[in-house]
Amino acid sequence: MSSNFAKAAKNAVDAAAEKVADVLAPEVPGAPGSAPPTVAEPTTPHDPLPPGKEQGAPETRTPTGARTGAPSTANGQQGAFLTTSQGARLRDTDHSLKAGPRGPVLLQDHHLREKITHFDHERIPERVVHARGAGAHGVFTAYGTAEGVTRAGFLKKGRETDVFVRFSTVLGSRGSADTVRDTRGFATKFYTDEGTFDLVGNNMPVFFIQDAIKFPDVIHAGKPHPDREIPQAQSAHDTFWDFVSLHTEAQHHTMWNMSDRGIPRSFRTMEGFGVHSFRLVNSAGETVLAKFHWKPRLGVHSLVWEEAQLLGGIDPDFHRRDLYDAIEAGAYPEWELGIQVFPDIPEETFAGIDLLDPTKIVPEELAPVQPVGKLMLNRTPTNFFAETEQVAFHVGHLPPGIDVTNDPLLQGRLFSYVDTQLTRLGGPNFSQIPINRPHAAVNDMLRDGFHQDAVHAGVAPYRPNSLDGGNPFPAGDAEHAFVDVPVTVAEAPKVRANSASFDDHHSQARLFWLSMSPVEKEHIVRAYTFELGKCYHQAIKERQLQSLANIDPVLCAQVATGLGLPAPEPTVPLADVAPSPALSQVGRQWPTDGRTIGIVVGPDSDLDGVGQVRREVFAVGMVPLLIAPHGGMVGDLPVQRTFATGRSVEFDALLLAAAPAPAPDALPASDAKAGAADSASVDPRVLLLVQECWRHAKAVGAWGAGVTVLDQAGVTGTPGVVTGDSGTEVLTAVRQLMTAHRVWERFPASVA
Ligand code: HDE
Repeated sequence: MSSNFAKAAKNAVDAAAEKVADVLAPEVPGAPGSAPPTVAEPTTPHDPLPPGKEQGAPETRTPTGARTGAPSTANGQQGAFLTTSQGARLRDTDHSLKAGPRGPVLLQDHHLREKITHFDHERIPERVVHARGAGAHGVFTAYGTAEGVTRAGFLKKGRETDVFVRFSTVLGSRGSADTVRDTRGFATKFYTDEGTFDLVGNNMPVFFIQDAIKFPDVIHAGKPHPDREIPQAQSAHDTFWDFVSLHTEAQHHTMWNMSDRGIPRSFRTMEGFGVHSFRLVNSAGETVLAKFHWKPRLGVHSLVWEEAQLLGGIDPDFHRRDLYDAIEAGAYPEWELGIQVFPDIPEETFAGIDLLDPTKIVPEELAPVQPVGKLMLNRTPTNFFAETEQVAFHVGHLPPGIDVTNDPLLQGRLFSYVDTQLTRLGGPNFSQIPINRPHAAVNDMLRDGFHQDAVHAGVAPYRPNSLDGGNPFPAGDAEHAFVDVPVTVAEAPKVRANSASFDDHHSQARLFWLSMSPVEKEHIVRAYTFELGKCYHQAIKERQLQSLANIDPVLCAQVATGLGLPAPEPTVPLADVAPSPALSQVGRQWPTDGRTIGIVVGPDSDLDGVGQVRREVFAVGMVPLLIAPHGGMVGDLPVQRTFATGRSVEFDALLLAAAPAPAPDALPASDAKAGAADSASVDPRVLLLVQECWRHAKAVGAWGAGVTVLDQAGVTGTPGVVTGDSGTEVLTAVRQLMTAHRVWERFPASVA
């Protein structure tokens, strides 16, 4: 009977979805649930609703990697009726069992105890770093171009591999804002048939430290101060700058954090880097050293600082929402995986750059990034906790053909990741959690432990044995065994020391600075000035200024001016380095897929024209959001934002199809955004929208009555502000501007 209900429910969902598609335009992504709810509480029992069309879940595998053939919903709740955890159907979950309606609660109420006890244990420790994250499922398709350098099967031509990717910030707690200035994690789990490969990278190619033993130090310095537990998810405080100014190997990574890379526009517009050099080995046993890169199809783009700050309050979930909405809208995020390949020579250097030093890059101009495959994220998780929170990455999850190097940072990571999961996921069997289950046959001799999901057969989990017929057997090359490359380890004294080549801390920070366009340099100056300006102690500011002097005197002088301090002289000769133009984000053109255009409408708008523009925006793979004086409908068009709920930071560009008079709630007492009352003929929230979009270098377009708003906002005729006779004409011009990401020429830079 329940399957009939399920069918009825599914039909109802499909019918409702179709109806909504016609009337309310669900193309605007983000609505929760897989079906629109009814006003009255549903009372007819039926099976659980199917997941949303954009959602995916881990493929159902047994804890030891076998296919089950069961749909992924088999891991979800079953049946139409409320049950205990043991499947007994329940009549009531709203009242505890009492001795009379006014009497005490009875200890025998097993349902109450089960419900509350389980609730009491819902939380697990958040990750010690990278606690705030968002994940998605996808597929990786190999080009075959890496076959010559690695035997890894998932890189063979045309091979498709399921993946799960988790993006994250480093410093903040689970509930912190997405848009803080920080490094972003970019961790990818490839479920290859030769064992899982985790590429646990960041959106920056270098790290603060050269040796894992310093990881607790840099993280303790970046985390909130231990006494007051402030500030949350920020590096703009004394302990962070105290550490990085003393531990100057952090200066290169710090420069990346202070650049626009520290505030990405979206996960979809971030590069990713494996950071360390890895050793690849091919089927002939030949090796190369290599660095991994992810290149986003949409280009590398960032927020501007005020936008990032506003978003921290207005939409702390901005990045995860953007990721989920893009996938729901069918604008699937894509990256190319690329490798820089270096000869595996005993010195482990390339062009004089130490490949074991994780504070150094190899400029792409010296070693081009060669594309080896494509990643597409096409399904959002069904359950955040089960997938994004419980996913467990480990740099030691390597397939045959990819091996580690002696980078001392990587060596420490090889220990840390399993260790941290033991506490976080409550025992040694976390690889059996559905999102972590390998898609390769598992025949280990690890047994028992908390939450053991496998039912191991046999009597001999040891080797050698004869009682289980000798199983499991060691594999060789023919059976795709993992290769520990037999690298020669030179005889050396046991020391706590770095290689002398690790001593250069400023030259590549300078290389990065010199590679920036003027507007990017301006942003870097402002970021250092802001962060150091938030520090209390002058000694720390002076010490950091000394490092800036050793990187570049112009940078140092500008920051010193903002801090009101003298600029020191360099204490080391300035490095003679060539810029790497590939590091700049500015000056090219990119696709505009999945970007958001706000359209201001009012009763005086040309609604046919707006409807047409709206269809055209959808047609080119972007999302139009109508902004109106009130919710509901304007004509036959659905409104997504009102002047009260909308804010410029949600939009990549703004179109004005109206000059709406102040709405009834345009009062400081109703909406602080209205500002001080004045006699403007246009709603002050609309003027604020235009002015914020303008100062965030976003394209603004207007037609019809909308043109007068530009005058009132004082932006007519400035770069990136366009008008036209029709919405279509204006949209075309605005779209063209958006391909450059922002209208940077609006602000002549003051730093050359
Ligand atoms: Fe991590 N790092 N890390 N890290 N890391 C963790 O593992 C660690 C480093 C990175 O989305 C932890 O599961 C040490 C570099 C990402 O689940 C922990 C060192 C890079 C993620 C850990 C580093 C990373 C982590 C915390 C210094 C870029 C999030 C929770 C040697 C190449 C993965 C966990 C996710 C997470 C240790 C440095 C990337 C504690 C000891 C360099 C993307 O094990």
